[in-house]
Amino acid sequence: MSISIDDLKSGNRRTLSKAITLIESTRAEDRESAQKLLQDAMPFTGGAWRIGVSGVPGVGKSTFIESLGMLLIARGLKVAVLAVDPSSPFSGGSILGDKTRMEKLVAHEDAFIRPSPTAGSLGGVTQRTRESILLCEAAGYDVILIETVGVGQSEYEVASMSDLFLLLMLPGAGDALQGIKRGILELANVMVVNKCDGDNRDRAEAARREIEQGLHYLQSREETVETRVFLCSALTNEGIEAVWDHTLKQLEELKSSKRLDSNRRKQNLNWVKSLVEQQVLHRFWNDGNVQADYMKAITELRSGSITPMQAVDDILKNSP
Ligand SMILES: Nc1nc2c(ncn2[C@@H]2O[C@H](COP(=O)(O)OP(=O)(O)O)[C@@H](O)[C@H]2O)c(=O)[nH]1
Ligand SMILES: [Mg+2]
Repeated sequence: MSISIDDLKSGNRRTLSKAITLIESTRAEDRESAQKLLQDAMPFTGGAWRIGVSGVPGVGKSTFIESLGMLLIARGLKVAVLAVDPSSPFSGGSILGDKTRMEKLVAHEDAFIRPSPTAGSLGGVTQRTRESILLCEAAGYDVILIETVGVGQSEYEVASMSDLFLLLMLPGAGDALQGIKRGILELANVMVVNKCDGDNRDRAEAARREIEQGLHYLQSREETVETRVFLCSALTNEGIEAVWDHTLKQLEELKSSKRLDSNRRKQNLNWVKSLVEQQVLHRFWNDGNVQADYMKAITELRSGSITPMQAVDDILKNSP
């Protein structure tokens, strides 16, 4: 399979979809065409706002993305939605579930929705998603929403490829911060209490107080943007516009102060480092000598003739 940069730049959704399938392929010849396409795409990347969206399962991420996505389209923007879900290597089921919550967005020609890569490990999923962001940018998308289910380290991974990170929460004291891992609050730039409709309206203020108290205890971070709490309903669209206006203002401030670029440069450096580490590990474990030394050391360890520390020394003795 081969796709030209001109095809990709035409903005055709099918071509973008094929391009992402190409970069997700693990076949050697596909990897080569994928790298070529990414190279060619580079001059046309960087033009989108990259926004991470997280929150516990059921908080309303997909519904929120549908609502926000349609608002962005109404403002003349093209929206891409990428998902990072390392928990479901065969995520067919959850894609369908999500797509029914994003019916309007799925059907709209200015939106592109792509489920999580099925590469398995979080490292693989992260790598493919970073590359997908670049392809979406080359294809002319203005806003890229990266949704994560929040399994394992996935929020950190998504934050490491986003310009801003939105965290969705539930209304009600005691519910808002429930299930949110320590450290995630620190990642979030915009806090959004969702489902503030119907009977939940009264509980929304309680959630706001709880979150503001939670934020108060966080040490203020360097290079952070002010964190604010918003109340909204993804179901009725109430409050979504205020979330976006604030988010856009933050993004524009990041851009005009050059922090957007410096953050992205840092993210690229970290990306390179983690790629090198992955490759080194891969080469290490696939080395014949290492495998032989490993088997020998493990056998000796089992029989009790060496200590764990000696086993480590034996396994590493032939590695650079
Ligand atoms: N009342 C209410 N329900 C919502 C709202 N947003 C989402 N839901 C419902 O919450 C459930 C989970 O939503 P979903 O978007 O799939 O959550 P996700 O797992 O975070 O992607 C669905 O039944 C939605 O209809 C909202 O703003 N208000
Ligand atoms: Mg969802």
